[in-house]
Amino acid sequence: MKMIKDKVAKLSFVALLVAMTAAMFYAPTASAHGEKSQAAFMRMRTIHWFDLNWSKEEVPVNETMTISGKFLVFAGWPETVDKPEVSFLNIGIPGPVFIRAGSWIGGQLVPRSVSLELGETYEFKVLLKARRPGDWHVHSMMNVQGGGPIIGPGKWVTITGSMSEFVNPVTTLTGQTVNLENYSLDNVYFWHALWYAIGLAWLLYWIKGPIFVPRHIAVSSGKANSLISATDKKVGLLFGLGTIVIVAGSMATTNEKYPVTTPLQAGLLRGMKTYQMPEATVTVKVDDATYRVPGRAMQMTLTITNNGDSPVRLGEFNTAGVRFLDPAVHVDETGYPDDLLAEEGLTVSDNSPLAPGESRTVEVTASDAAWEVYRLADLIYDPDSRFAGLLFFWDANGNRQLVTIDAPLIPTFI
Ligand SMILES: [Cu+2]
Repeated sequence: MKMIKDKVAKLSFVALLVAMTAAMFYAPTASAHGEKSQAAFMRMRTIHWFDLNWSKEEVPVNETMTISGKFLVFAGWPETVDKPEVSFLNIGIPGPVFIRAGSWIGGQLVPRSVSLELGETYEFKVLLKARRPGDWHVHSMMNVQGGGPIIGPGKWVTITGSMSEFVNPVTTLTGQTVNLENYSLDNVYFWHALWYAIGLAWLLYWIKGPIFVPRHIAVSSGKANSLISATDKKVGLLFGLGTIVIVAGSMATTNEKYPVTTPLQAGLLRGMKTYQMPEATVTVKVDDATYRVPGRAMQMTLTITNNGDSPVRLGEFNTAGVRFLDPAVHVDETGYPDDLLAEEGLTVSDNSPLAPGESRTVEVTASDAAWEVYRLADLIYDPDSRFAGLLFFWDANGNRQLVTIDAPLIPTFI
């Protein structure tokens, strides 16, 4: 019986080792980073990122790049996500492979949380400085307190060079320039090591004698006093006084060395400057919207009315970062991430210019693998089968109009 048990134990150990080694060597390239698994209706009905631009696709260590663009805080914000009254403009990367040298909303530096208003559009920019070599999928991202991370489109950016060359110089208001990458590290190591050593010394002092059983016997036989000698008491006093002296002394020298210090700067930034899109003269009514399950497309019946004074055509439908374009009207030149760009993904039953004053009902199909890859098709699992998105119209002169649409999205089954 014992032999079998031993064998089982041995075999399980080997199996565990094999599994661990396999796991170590299996490193799949993750191509999306969290957003796919989030509820589709949530991604379609919270923040619409558009006009995104990644200034570079390859950056050497210490060089900077920017991600800029606009985001529209959708007016029909879902109930289950707290309103973005306390939000933080973040960047979605696997740790500080870049550092965020700056981030701005409406031209204002936003190192803190900000208050955003439903229905408003904001312009943003994030300045990134390359730190760790590799291929990184860089996302714009908004963290909403009480809501979670709202992940924008991600694009692959390559960092070249060596991380050991990375520097992060900052000039303080007291006039000295420090490298934040290693500033004060020696100090942190020194003090932690010192106090750890003092703790260890105290233990070692007592461990020199018998620790448990003889002492237990001494205490239980009423001879506890014999365990602590006069020298022990002196050593205890020395440690006690020494600790107080080191704390008080080093506190004084630290204050001397850094006479000007301020508390951590914190607090919500309100009144963010919004971005005024040109007033849309096109109105769109969603008569009905469906998607086939399973399938890679959604269909909408739209009644488009042009109240402006120049003819317009529909060029793009954008939802959850996926852009469906009609190449006859609009071609992307920003290097938008391939997996999110359906260059010919938008088909309109009649996309001839819509004259001023005219109204037309059209069938619009947004179709691409991205609908499935980014699991927008998983709307079928969501408790709120409604979608939202942006429509972009262009006139002959290239002027663009943005119209948001939002309606129930009804599944159809074969
Ligand atoms: Cu990603």
